[in-house]
Amino acid sequence: MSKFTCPYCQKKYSKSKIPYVCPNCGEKTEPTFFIYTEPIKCKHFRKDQAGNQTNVPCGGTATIRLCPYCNREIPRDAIYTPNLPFSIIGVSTSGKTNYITVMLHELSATSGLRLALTPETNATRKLQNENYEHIYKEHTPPPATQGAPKAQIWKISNLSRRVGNRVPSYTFTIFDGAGEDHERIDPHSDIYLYIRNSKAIILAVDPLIIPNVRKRVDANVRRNSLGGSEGAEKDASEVMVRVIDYIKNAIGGGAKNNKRITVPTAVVFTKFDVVLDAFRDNFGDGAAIRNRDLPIRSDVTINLEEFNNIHGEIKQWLEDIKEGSVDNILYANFKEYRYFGVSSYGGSPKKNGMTPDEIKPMRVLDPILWLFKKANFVK
Ligand SMILES: Nc1nc2c(ncn2[C@@H]2O[C@H](COP(=O)(O)OP(=O)(O)OP(=O)(O)O)[C@@H](O)[C@H]2O)c(=O)[nH]1
Ligand SMILES: [Mg+2]
Ligand SMILES: [Zn+2]
Ligand SMILES: [Zn+2]
Repeated sequence: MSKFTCPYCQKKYSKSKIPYVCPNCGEKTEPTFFIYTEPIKCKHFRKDQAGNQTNVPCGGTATIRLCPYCNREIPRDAIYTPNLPFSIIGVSTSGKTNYITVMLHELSATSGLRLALTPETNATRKLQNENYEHIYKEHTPPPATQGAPKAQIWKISNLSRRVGNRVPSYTFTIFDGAGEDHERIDPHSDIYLYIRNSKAIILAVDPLIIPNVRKRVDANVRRNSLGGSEGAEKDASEVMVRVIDYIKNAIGGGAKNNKRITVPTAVVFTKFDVVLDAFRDNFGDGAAIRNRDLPIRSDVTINLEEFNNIHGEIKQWLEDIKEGSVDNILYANFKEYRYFGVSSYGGSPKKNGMTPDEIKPMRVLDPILWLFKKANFVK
């Protein structure tokens, strides 16, 4: 029987270890045979009013699956579909939550991709709905992420790769942490183990920390794109080194380890609407990054050439704004990385940080599609 990885605590164990709980009586029933003999009948007996066992069977079905280690409820689909864990990492207010919300929405709403996305847990559905309402309907940005990071658990199916009745599907999980947690991370925390298990990393970088970008951007636009604060000027290389140390500590080997990280990493510059407005000389009308078409060909395969072009444009731009050393740092630390530029809103927030009237996401699917291709989920 194959091993199962808990989408919450990341422990690996045999599926036969998963206890099934009956919602009627709250008792656990271990599957005696194979897990595939679901539904599992509750093996307990009813209690009388005084709390004594009777010989009347409970009659319930043990439908709740619990992780034997962390005791959290495992969604049914997670047991039958392989796990595809992705991490998003970046300092506070770099735009992670907005990006995830908009990207997941686009991923399910873009029919040309032939991907089906459904939440596996109520908590996932609720979080996505709440953040979606904030951004698209109320036009207020989602609140800063607080507390222990939560795994969002989705089932994702690739309809274009159906074989007979079988549609390749994964349990796609994504962890959105609070930025400032990066500095003081507990090595036993879920997020640490989660990063260690991740098959892909999204490294979110806010271009508005870069001195030569800040100089060119109107002060109001800047404030509105930093959740109302002035933000601090930072050396992009320094921020990169800190985030990479954090990833290396989590992945193992520690920050001093000079082996390159082998997990494919999308280096995503967020809030790119601001950069496109301020750097017309770098990103002219013909620039690949301004193209609004989906990066897929007519046979629903990924157009990697488009990603190569965008990578080249951003790399050149980094050199032009005197941040070329960022690329050396990434090259020294990642076996496979690529630059992306995205805008979750398609424009900068208005007064009081309200999101634009019309949300026009720009190139938000690129990083995820590239990583899906690296994971062999799409062609
Ligand atoms: N111009 C512009 N600003 C954006 C965009 N996306 C996010 N922002 C701004 O960035 C702020 C922070 O975004 P979040 O998504 O909350 O950032 P975060 O990385 O999740 O922050 P923490 O949860 O604190 O770690 C928002 O309040 C907006 O002001 C965008 O696409 N364009
Ligand atoms: Mg957040
Ligand atoms: Zn668990
Ligand atoms: Zn029962």
